[in-house]
Amino acid sequence: MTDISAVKEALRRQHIETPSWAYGNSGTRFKVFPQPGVPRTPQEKIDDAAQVHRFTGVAPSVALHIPWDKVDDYAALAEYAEERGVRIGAINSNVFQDEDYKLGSVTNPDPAVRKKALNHLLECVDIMDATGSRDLKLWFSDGTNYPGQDDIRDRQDRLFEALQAVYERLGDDQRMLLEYKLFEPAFYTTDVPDWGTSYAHCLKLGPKAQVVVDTGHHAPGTNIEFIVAFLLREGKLGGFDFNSRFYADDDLMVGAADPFQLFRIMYEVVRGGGHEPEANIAFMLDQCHNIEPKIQGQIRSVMNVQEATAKALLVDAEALREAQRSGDVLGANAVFMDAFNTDVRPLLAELREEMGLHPDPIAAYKASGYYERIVAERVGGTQAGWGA
Ligand code: AOS
Ligand code: ZN
Ligand code: ZN
Repeated sequence: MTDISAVKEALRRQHIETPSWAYGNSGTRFKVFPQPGVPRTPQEKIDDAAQVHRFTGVAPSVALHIPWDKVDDYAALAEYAEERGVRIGAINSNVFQDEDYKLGSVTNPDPAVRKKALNHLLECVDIMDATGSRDLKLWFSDGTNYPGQDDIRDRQDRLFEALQAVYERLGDDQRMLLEYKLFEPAFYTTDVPDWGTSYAHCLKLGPKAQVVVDTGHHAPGTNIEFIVAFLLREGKLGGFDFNSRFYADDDLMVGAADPFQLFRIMYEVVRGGGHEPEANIAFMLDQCHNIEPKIQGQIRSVMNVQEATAKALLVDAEALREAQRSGDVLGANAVFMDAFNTDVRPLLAELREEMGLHPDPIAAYKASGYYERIVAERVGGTQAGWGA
């Protein structure tokens, strides 16, 4: 039997980080549909993130993207966040939007471009020092479009050289999370295409380098929970960029496309103890809201992660182990499915009430009048990323 108070305690301790770029206007390469009331400044993005925390109670940090969230004084920005009840989370670097990066950033054949990219990454660590952030999240768009375009092996050497320089610059309490992505924007080779490449580099770098799993970055049909189980077991899972996808890197709300997959992933997290704060797994969202309201989209996403986690925590571990050990294939599967099929919404509503929150975060947010206020106050909101 599962101990419900232990489940609640674990849910109370699990923190989910929202990304600053989810609050601004974003879309596809075909059209960005602007929405009223979107933030005009990094401070306003923090204000919105604080609302997500206010109504869910489990989203106390917001990730920044540099230079999209460029300010003169990052320590002051961190203070601003604290005053609003949240803190600055991961610093996301950006070595993909400048003209110079057409043929790559840290893997570019031109040493001058590589130097520029590396300087940006090092600047991100300076920012971490100022904000007190623990994690530097590295995603490289680097790759090639045509066979023969550049030397695959040389590009790995250049990548490692840059990673090592960044690694050496990290403080004792800082770490780097290396994200992989199968393809896009490069269509033939990508320099960090999969978890194996990321893992191998992180292993060589040392304990402060870990892999981040963006759930939208795999080939269709990939068993993501296996990757999670493996990395966690090896102490190399640094965190998640949660989102969901139907086709490629869709960046839709996590848990929207395939709640069962999210449950399977969270089961492996729980199985490996990754839900405990001491495991230092960063549960981050990486989403772009194109047609849905931004703040509500983030609240819903946080709730979706919580629901999947609650179900994972409800798996009757003893019964499952017994069925597994006795070779009871269907019995084991039934234990697993029982947890997935449990309606955990009443449990989460109860937990929120115990935390002094409204049991229905979306309804509470809607009733708060915050949206109407930002629509009236904010004129000329910015685009989340490209073109900002
Ligand atoms: C890009 O596909 C990656 O998912 C990045 O983690 C992230 O979306 C980017 O840094 C924000 O644009
Ligand atoms: Zn990502
Ligand atoms: Zn992505």
